[in-house]
Amino acid sequence: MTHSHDTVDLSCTIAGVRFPLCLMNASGALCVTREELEALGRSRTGAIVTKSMTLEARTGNPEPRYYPFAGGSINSMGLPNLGYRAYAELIPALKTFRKPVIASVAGLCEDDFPEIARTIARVGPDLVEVNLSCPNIPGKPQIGYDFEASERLIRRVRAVVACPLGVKLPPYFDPAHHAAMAKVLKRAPVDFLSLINSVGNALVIDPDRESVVIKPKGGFGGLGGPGIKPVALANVRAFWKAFDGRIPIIGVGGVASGTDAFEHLLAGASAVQIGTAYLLSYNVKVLKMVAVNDCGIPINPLTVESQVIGCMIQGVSWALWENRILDRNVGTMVNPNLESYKILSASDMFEAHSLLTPVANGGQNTSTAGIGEPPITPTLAAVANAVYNATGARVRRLPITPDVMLAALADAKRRA
Ligand code: ERO
Repeated sequence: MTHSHDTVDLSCTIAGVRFPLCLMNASGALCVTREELEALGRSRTGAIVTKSMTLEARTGNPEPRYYPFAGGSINSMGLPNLGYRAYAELIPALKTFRKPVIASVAGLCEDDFPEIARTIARVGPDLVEVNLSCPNIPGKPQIGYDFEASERLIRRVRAVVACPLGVKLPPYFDPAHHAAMAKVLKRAPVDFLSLINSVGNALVIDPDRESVVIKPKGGFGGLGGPGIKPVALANVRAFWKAFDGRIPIIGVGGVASGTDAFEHLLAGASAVQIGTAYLLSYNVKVLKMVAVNDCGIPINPLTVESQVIGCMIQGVSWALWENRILDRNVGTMVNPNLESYKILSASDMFEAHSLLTPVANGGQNTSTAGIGEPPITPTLAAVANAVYNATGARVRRLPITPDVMLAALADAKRRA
């Protein structure tokens, strides 16, 4: 990075390819569909990284397969992608956004990789990233943990790809494994490294539901987010040392702020990718809400208005965070405790307005009126309708977490 006059140059060069900005999406984070890839093209990301592609299109593993939580996220997407032929058609159009396109190549068996890479390389991605580390295909171990298979595979892909070729590796936890993989990569050889993929086969359990949080593989999935940053930094550092700093490294793992990105650069990365934090941008945030209520002529308007605002806060919390689980057989709540009762915090607070209609009993024929908790209820529908107005996606499940949002968007697209 250089500092000149009043601008900071955040460009970088990886394997001879110039990136206007050293920040980009991680493969897998909202980069499957044409719309998602074009959105990246229009954004300020320094590159467009595609979802890892397979021979045939895949819908991926059954849902729920993505779960964000305080420590990060766990996923078992199962390689949902359009199939390499679709990306071969899309890549020339993506290049018109005038930033590097990184094609991520995967496969269900060794032969798939060179076959996909050969066709994809011909349509002109700036770099090809071979994913040796998908943790989520039932019955398929991560190739990156098999050093012989990795070497064989990289050599076969190398033979058919002329542009810069890199590998996306799983995390290693022992210096012997860093050294063994570095030897493979020097022999094969590759032009850049993307470190690391999610920490595979982690398990997140919801104690309220007494259940794992994602469905595929009995709940085992790839861990991402803040908790894996130290593992990612260790791998960036270990490979940087193993190559004496002579290979460009793209750092991935736990990047949610400029400081996180800076730490990756300090460890030896030339650029940084953002996965979980980018997905979390699918968080729904309420910015402003107006509640109009009729409770007759209020004796103390200030008290009534604060009651209404309290209801709005409870309603928004219910819509976005609270997870009430009803046992439909017996009609009781399965988690009737305060642990799942999540209320928004100060930084989540929205601009709240309460309007009281100045009509005694609102023209109703009841003789008494009060405000109570009823304003909570329409708040839920108001949030869901606002989401619909903003995105075109109907959300029918609460709370509206990023995975629910993503599923609703996918459903809206299918219906369209
Ligand atoms: O399940 C997936 O599609 C997936 N999730 C990850 O965390 N890393 C991957 O590399 C991957 C699929 C290639």
